[in-house]
Amino acid sequence: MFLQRELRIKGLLLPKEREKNTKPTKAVKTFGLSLDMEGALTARDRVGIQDFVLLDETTETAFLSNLKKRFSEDLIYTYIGTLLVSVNPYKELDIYNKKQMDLYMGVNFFELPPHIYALADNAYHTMLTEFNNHFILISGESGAGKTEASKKILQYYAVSCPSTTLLDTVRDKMLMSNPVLEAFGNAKTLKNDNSSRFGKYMDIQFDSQGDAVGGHILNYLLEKSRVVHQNHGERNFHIFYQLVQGGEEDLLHQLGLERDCQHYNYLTQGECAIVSSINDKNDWKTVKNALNVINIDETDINIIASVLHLGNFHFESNSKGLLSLNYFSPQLLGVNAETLRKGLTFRWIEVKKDEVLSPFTTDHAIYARDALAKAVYGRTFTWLVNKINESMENTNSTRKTVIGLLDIYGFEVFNLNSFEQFCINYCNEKLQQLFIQLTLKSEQEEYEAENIEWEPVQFFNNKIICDLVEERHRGIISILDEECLRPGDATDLTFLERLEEKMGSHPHFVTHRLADKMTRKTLERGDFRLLHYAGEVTYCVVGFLDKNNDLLYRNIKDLMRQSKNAIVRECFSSMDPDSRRRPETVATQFKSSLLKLTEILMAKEAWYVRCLKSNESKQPGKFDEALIRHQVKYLGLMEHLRVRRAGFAYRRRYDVFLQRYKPLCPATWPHWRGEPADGVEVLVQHLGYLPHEYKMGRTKIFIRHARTLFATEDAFERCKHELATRLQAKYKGYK
Ligand code: AD9
Ligand code: MG
Repeated sequence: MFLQRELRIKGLLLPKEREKNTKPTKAVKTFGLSLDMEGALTARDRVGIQDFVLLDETTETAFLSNLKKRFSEDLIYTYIGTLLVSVNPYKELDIYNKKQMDLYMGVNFFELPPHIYALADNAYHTMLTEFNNHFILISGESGAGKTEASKKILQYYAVSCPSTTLLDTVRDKMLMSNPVLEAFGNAKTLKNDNSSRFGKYMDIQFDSQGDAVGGHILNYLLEKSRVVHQNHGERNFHIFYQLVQGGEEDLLHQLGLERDCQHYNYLTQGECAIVSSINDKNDWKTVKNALNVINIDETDINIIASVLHLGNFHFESNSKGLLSLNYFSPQLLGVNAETLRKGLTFRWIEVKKDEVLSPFTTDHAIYARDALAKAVYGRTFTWLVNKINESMENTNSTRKTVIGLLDIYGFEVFNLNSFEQFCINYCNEKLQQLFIQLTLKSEQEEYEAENIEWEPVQFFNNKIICDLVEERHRGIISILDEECLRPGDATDLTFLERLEEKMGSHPHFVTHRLADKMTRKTLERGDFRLLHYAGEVTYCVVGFLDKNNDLLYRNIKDLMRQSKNAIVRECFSSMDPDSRRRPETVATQFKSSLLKLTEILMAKEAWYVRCLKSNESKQPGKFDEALIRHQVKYLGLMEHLRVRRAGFAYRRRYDVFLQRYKPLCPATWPHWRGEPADGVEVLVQHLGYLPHEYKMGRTKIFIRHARTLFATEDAFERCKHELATRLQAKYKGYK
């Protein structure tokens, strides 16, 4: 099975498949191109080379020049072996349709121009032949095209896999989960008009026939602060604008909403409610339809209208706010208006064993209000994901395998970076670490462990930055938690002081005192800088403690738990049943969930899509060489290419190799009595392997090129055929 997979990946067909393909391949017919043995395009001068492994030189300049050549021909995909590099074209290309899907179905990697469908198809077929689990890691910075890539893959599976009517509904649900989650979890940022503000890992489950039979989504840390605050040029989550602009008159009336985004404090801070690239009205229709498909009643999401009302609730001039509060509290949140008002403006404190009400300052009241708005939205989001999971659940208990799709917020640097960027960038460090672990590190460690002579490829290992952030008791998250839990006078600035005390000399941590020396850029007093794998980011500590604590006053939480609205009750009860215990901090929860994710992924076979952002201004067809060079560097693409080129394409344990191919040599057939390694040596000598074509490791044989193994497999097929014919003749003789 493994062998088949490798041959399939390298574009080298198994003998019986190869015979069929002596006719012009699909690629030749469709694109008028001809292919050499390794699939290199002879039209390379015009369209570049479709696999970087085949480049004449492995310099960064040659790499970029190939990428540019292809990009100018609208060829946005290029392979490095089985890894797919994608450059965001910022324009619609006519390469994503049913005709293209059909073209790529069941076709070997190098037979057609590189495509996201080819990767999806190969993961799928490998899963079917080997019956194991896979995942596709899509990475790249904000706006590089990760979400688009993940949608294309999902569409490919939904449209191309075999289907029955019953399964069609599961697929529809999988597809329709996308517009809903994007409406609730994506927003316009300065980097991307449709930026994912949550992380998403989706398992697509297949039965043994290859039918997509179910799905399951894990969501990661939604950027809730956006609900109550947006930076200039950014928006709140799409769903609010869709509702206000697209919602039917009746619905708006029922929710007490005006058809004017400007009316709502939570929608206007970024001063860009209307965006030319977004059609909120149409998107509302799509979301409504999608909700329908995934069995969510449209009225179930009415609750989010309460967030807009909350944002307009002012504490100084209460009359207008009160009117709206009186309306939305019972209607949308299912709680008594007066109790909620008290909850937002007073707090119970203990005086001589009695509990008395003490009024909040205005700042405190605003804090309580915003905390409630964030909690309502965040919990509705999680509720929605749970609902989607229920609707995609596979009730059939037959054994199934999965392909996991990981699409998470990309690395981002703004002028002002806060706790949210810290979490997002930490997450990207973790994914880079996973990539390093699975490709550069383990590959090279295996050569070392097997005593294979190997010129090590140097690469930057970002583990040092992951440790800086997450190490127990010593990392930034631990120090932040300590400050959050420290009673008394802990503030964002005392947190920064602790950081400076403990991290001061770390090579990837810079405080304002050291800034001039290390990076020749000054830092404000309230800032610290991290030298991330993808570049340096200056974080402002203001808000770190609050955001990490994410506290909701207990009386408000209790009030929500008693709501008359079943969804509100569910959101506030089931998600943290023990109200007395202090919940884990946001960063610690995030760290644990990323740790679990890493475990989930490590147990599966990996495929990679590395997305590159072509330019910062979102312009179609513009290839910003400096920007792309920077990404190629930090994503470790050159190192990956070097390991791929210098390495061995295949390796097989001696016993496995010998067991399969022993019929090919009289000395090893039918039994080899000695050590398997010696048997393999005898066998490959007999087959005429040249010394540079293979290496003998401690436990495995390493073979450099596919063609060597291919020839062996070919001989094996012929031998099997001969043996079968002989056996048949013998059998006839007995008869
Ligand atoms: V973030 O980390 O969520 O902020 P992504 O997900 O990497 O980011 P996204 O997929 O949302 O980026 O792509 C950004 C925009 O680039 C899209 O809205 C499209 O307008 C554009 N894009 C990306 N990929 C393609 C593509 N294959 N074809 C055409 C594309 N346009
Ligand atoms: Mg995205």
